[in-house]
Amino acid sequence: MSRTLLIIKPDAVERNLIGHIIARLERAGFRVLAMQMIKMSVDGAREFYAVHRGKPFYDNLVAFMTSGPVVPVLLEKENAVADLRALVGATNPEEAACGTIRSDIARSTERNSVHASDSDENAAREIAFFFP
Ligand code: 3AN
Repeated sequence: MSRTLLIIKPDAVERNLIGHIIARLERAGFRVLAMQMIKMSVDGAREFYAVHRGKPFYDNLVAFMTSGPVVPVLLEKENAVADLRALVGATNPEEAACGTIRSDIARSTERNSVHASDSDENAAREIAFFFP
């Protein structure tokens, strides 16, 4: 078993899609180990997305992630990181495969409804960030 982190982003919380997303995760075999609803601080979002510092979308990303509540979810499954990335789909919803969460509900590359850790190393860091 391995662990990964999903974040339900403000655009999905705002559209009442928390339950829809959690149901899809459970149906795909993920176990929810912990979750919370929080409003990220600007400093927290800047730290969480530090790898993107300096990129043209960084300030907008921080503004978006602090625009409303988010729901970080700690998940467990065999092959959790890769299986969650497959379930979530590509960053740009127009490029996300049919049947993925982003293909079905995301609005744009920026407002793409969910975040999923992209490696075991980043999953460990991101899990510790929200669930120390
Ligand atoms: P993913 O969330 O698919 O792992 P990352 O880690 O490359 O994608 O990007 C983190 C977040 O930054 C994305 N979820 C998206 O909100 C935003 N982002 C990434 N690339 C772009 C871009 N080209 N234009 C606008 N926002 C972007």
